[in-house]
Amino acid sequence: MENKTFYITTPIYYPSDKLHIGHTYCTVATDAMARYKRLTGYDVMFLTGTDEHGQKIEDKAKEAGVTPKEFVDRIVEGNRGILDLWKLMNISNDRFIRTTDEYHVKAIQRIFRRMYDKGDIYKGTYKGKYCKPCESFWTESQLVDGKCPDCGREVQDAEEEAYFFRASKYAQRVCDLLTGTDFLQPASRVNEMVNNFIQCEGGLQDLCVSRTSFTWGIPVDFDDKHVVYVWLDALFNYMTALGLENDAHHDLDKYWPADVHFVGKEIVRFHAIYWPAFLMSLDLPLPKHVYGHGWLVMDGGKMSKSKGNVVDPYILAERFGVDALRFFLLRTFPFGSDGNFSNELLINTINVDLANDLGNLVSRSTAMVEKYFGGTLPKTGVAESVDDELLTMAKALRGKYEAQMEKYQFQSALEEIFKVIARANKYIDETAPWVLAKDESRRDRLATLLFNLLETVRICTVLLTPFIPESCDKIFEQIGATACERTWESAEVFGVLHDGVSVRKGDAIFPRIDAAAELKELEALEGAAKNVGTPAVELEPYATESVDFDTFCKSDFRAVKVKSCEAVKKSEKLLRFTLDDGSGTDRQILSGIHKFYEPEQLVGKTLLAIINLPPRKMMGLESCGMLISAVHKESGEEKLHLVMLDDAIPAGAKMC
Ligand code: ME8
Repeated sequence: MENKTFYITTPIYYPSDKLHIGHTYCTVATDAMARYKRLTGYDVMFLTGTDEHGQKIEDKAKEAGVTPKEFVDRIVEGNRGILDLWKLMNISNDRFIRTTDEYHVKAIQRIFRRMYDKGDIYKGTYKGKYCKPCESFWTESQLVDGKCPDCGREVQDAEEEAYFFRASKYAQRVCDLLTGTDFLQPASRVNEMVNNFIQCEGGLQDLCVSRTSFTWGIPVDFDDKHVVYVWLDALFNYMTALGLENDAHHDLDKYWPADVHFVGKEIVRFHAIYWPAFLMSLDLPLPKHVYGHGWLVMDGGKMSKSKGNVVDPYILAERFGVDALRFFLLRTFPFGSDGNFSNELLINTINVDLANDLGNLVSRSTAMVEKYFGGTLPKTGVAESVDDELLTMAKALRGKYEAQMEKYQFQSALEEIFKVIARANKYIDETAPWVLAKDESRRDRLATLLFNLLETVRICTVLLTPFIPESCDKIFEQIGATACERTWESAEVFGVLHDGVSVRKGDAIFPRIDAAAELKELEALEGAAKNVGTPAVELEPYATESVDFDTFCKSDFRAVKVKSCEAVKKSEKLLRFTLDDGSGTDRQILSGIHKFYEPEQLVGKTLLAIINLPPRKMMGLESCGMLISAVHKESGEEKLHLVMLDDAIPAGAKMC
């Protein structure tokens, strides 16, 4: 009988910079799921890769003085690049796709043409706002505080001839998919998608799927001024890597539809709305699930390459070990929610769970078999009631673990294992084998007791394999488990280890870490890594176009005094200012600077505002003007300072 199949994917990452611990988190989770499914007997296809086109990469390459392909080659294949990182992290992907791979490029051209021939892609004009880092177009009403709603950065005016995908045609079917099935998980992400993008004002908008403003992309082969929008190019990777519209691979029938796409929550929109709509257009089967996982954040903000607040997985894996890092990521953070990363937490998890609980259980159990039985344990079967609870828990473990793994709840699956490990450690204290060892007549009972410990370790180790594969191999070696004592089937049965099993005591698998000393060293290492090649201060590009003097003179800059200031409800960024502008009537200005200032810091200050911009509505409130600030980047991090004037300047004084 042919094996059941399981197809799982990570997002394909942008090789615009080195990957960080956030990317590693998603890839490790996908790897654990793939390994778990293989363990349970599935024929698994695990795909990851890189999303190599787009303006961001083109710009980065220009900055570095190389071609875009040279640039991405370096980041993907170069020393300590993406491929090296996945090798280091023991990622068991079956395939790796690069969207610059020839077969993918050709396939995308064919796919684009098929959608065009069907009438689902048509030519029009795009007019609106464009966010370069996100490669996204926005309408004015979608902007927050005049800035990109995804990343909060400045947008530019854009108008270009473009091809559009008739997403609106599929809106109802996508809505039914989201609301009527378990396609999108966790279910808590459904409402946001439906309310913000489908059942919003104007409904689901057609999507602009080509660009003419840069060239680093897949050319539309029947209109080569255009390159294919990077998201259409990227999403189809999940199928071209199996052979859609190409002959490089032939596994589409076998593995498609995908069982699950793991993606970060910020790209759920593309995977839960546009991806199914594209597939509907081509009459292709839809993936079974999209799972939107949470972010690793640092001090509340998303870790991201552009913010520069990233943690380098190389440093952590090299210092603490690959398995310790893999384990920490999945044990500490619930997969569906955000988690606050810190080195303290990492070290604490290693010390408590791995060194203390698991490590001690293994070393105490094997040491006692060695000490009391010369390393070889007879199977004696002298049970006592004190064994019952441990045995019941160990026998039920596989079922509980499986229930959590099937829901991608890695943290909960590990929690089940560690409950049993804690129970086994308590069992050692309760049964005090060292006392029994003094009584020659209790030798058989002592053997049973130690057997129960090894069995518990064995079952836990089988189930830990997807998370910490190398360490599990070492533990299996230490407890003398044979190949058939390491299987999924064997994890459901208590008492599988063979008679006369021989333990081999080895080094501690997870040495304890001196937290204080380690934290100090890490700080120094990360600081040094961050500073390499990152200019301390980065300035906005200088304007290349000039404005004529008359236009400039029309701008009315005034001194304003802050009468009151408060955070706008439901907005993370906006502050609402009531200002004295000298006119006798209060002026209201909204500004997206909450990240940089608390309202109470600003009351009473004298600021600079331009007051003759057309009023704009933000979050339902009118903003009449704009406060002027100075912006720059420092070690990759955005900095903003409001321009503050001398308090001696009266409200309303004109700047000229
Ligand atoms: O979005 N915490 O690529 P990308 C957790 N190329 N996960 C994080 C994270 C963080 N702080 N930062 C990144 C793209 N990730 C597109 C995808 S797919 C057809 C195209 C993970 O390099 C998370 O899974 O920006 C997120 O969705 C992904 O990396 C984004 O990687």
